[in-house]
Amino acid sequence: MHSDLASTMLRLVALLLHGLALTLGQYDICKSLVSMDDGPIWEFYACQPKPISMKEYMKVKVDPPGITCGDPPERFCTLENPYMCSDECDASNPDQAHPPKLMHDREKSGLLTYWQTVTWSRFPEPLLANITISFNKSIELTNDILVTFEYGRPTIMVIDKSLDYGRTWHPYQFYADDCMDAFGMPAKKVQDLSATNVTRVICTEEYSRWVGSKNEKNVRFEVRDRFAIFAGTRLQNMDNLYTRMESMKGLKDFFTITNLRLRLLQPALGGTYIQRENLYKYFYAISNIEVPARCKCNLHASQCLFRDGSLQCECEHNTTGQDCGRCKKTFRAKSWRPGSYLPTPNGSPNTCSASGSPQGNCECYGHSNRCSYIDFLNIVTCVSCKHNTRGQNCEHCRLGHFRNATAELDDENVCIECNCNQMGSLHDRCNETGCPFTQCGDGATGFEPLNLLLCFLAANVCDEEFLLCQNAGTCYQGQRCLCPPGFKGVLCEQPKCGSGEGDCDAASTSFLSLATILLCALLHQLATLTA
Ligand SMILES: *[C@@H]1O[C@H](CO)[C@@H](O)[C@H](O)[C@H]1NC(C)=O
Ligand SMILES: *[C@@H]1O[C@H](CO)[C@@H](O)[C@H](O)[C@H]1NC(C)=O
Ligand SMILES: *[C@@H]1O[C@H](CO)[C@@H](O)[C@H](O)[C@H]1NC(C)=O
Ligand SMILES: *[C@@H]1O[C@H](CO)[C@@H](O)[C@H](O)[C@H]1NC(C)=O
Ligand SMILES: *[C@@H]1O[C@H](CO)[C@@H](O)[C@H](O)[C@H]1NC(C)=O
Ligand SMILES: *[C@@H]1O[C@H](CO)[C@@H](O)[C@H](O)[C@H]1NC(C)=O
Ligand SMILES: [Ca+2]
Repeated sequence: MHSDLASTMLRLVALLLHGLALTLGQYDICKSLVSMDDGPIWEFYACQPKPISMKEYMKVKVDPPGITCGDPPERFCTLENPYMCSDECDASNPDQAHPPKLMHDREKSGLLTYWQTVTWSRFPEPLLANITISFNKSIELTNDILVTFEYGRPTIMVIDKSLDYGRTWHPYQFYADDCMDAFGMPAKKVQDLSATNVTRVICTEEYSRWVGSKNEKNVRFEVRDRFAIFAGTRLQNMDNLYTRMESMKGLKDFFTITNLRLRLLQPALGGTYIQRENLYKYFYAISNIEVPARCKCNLHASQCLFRDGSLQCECEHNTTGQDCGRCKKTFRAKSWRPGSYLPTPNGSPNTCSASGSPQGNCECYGHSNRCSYIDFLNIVTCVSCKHNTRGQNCEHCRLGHFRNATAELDDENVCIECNCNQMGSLHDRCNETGCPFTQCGDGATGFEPLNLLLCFLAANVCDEEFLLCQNAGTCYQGQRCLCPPGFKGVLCEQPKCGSGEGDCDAASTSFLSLATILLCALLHQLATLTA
């Protein structure tokens, strides 16, 4: 009775969740419960976080030092009324200070707040300012970047972007009232772009000409118009955009950033030549920088939270990392892949699957990324296991190696080389207790010098006195040397070829020296026996 009721309830819940999934927007959820004959199961989808205003999560730095006005206090004029120079910037007075944080604050209604620079009093030296914005997270632009200038938009500026946390930078768009004059580039509009050149970096004159400081304050980086090339003017055909995102090389990355930099190269001039007698009307002032974007989570998360000072994807599909860019530790049966927008409308989650999960999911513990189906055995097996592993799931150690007890099965160091004494060992099979040895003592047929030597050598591979492990190897319980990477042999006396360390040609000479060491040890042993 109870279990019937429970399963009915579960089915209902599953039905509800599934229904919810279908009514939400595209790629909004990562999973939903689906009711099946033998109970509800999870179904997984490609998913991404909602777009948000990134303004609150950005760190802003301005250069050069001293570019912000108010220290010392300074009077400035306006372009429209150059003889009204009553306004003052004073960093020490909160009402008259214009620090950088006012570019991305939440303004109380009616109160305009802005960052402002010093005036161009050092003309003809150019008035240059850089605003470097870091999100400390890969984000994907979902709408236009808007930079709002008070007192006029710059006549020349550049937006740069970085995709790698500020290590490398690329121009994103050039802005000038005369592109040819400022950058030697022909003036273009985003409307001039087509599907084949949508990622072209252009210079535009749309936002730099003087139209009065109050009429148009925004400088735009057009994301929507670029999307519209694929999705239509009202973005009604998003499936087509998403399909292009998957198939067109560089398209996704074009809209992905970790940092932005505004390079302000010349302030607004008021539509005339520069008037040297009144340089107090030339400066930059920015009241707002709007960056609508979503966290890049590789289609493995529908949430992105601000934690420990930075944005983090809430990874699903058993992925992990700030951008869900890896499989979780015990879910590395297949190598990691981003989710895909295709096939539309739900895409493919490309989930990470659990180690040791049954049927079909061939687990190789990360030692192989190829599986092969063996028809007559009806099994799937890993191919070319690396890291000295072997077996259907790369779960065993190769001959001449033993299992590292402190390492997980998916660890690169899971198998340790036996380093068995070639002369004394029966065969090259070993475990953590050591190598198998030639039988000594009982049953030995008479006095056989060679046998005796082998027995001796087998029982005492190394010690602290004479049989020293070479090349910084360490003696393990007198039974074998644990060699550093790059060396092998009973006493770690042989460089491994191709390891990049040591010299392979030295192998024969070191074999001689090994023989010498052994002989010395034997003589020493005989001396102590006969003493
Ligand atoms: C702005 O950044 C660019 C690129 O890193 C640099 O060459 C330039 O000197 C910077 N300008 C200022 C005023 O700091
Ligand atoms: C950037 O994000 C990483 C990962 O979340 C974090 O460890 C680091 O402290 C952050 N750096 C800054 C400057 O916020
Ligand atoms: C982009 O391509 C279209 C034709 O496909 C061409 O008319 C336009 O000039 C190109 N734009 C740029 C910036 O090269
Ligand atoms: C991830 O792993 C958990 C078990 O830890 C499992 O319940 C869940 O279904 C897995 N999710 C996916 C997408 O494989
Ligand atoms: C055994 O595995 C651990 C964990 O990876 C590793 O630190 C250690 O070096 C390994 N031991 C040897 C002898 O390789
Ligand atoms: C290690 O191998 C020896 C013989 O080769 C065997 O007697 C011993 O039981 C093995 N020890 C373990 C822990 O498997
Ligand atoms: Ca503001």
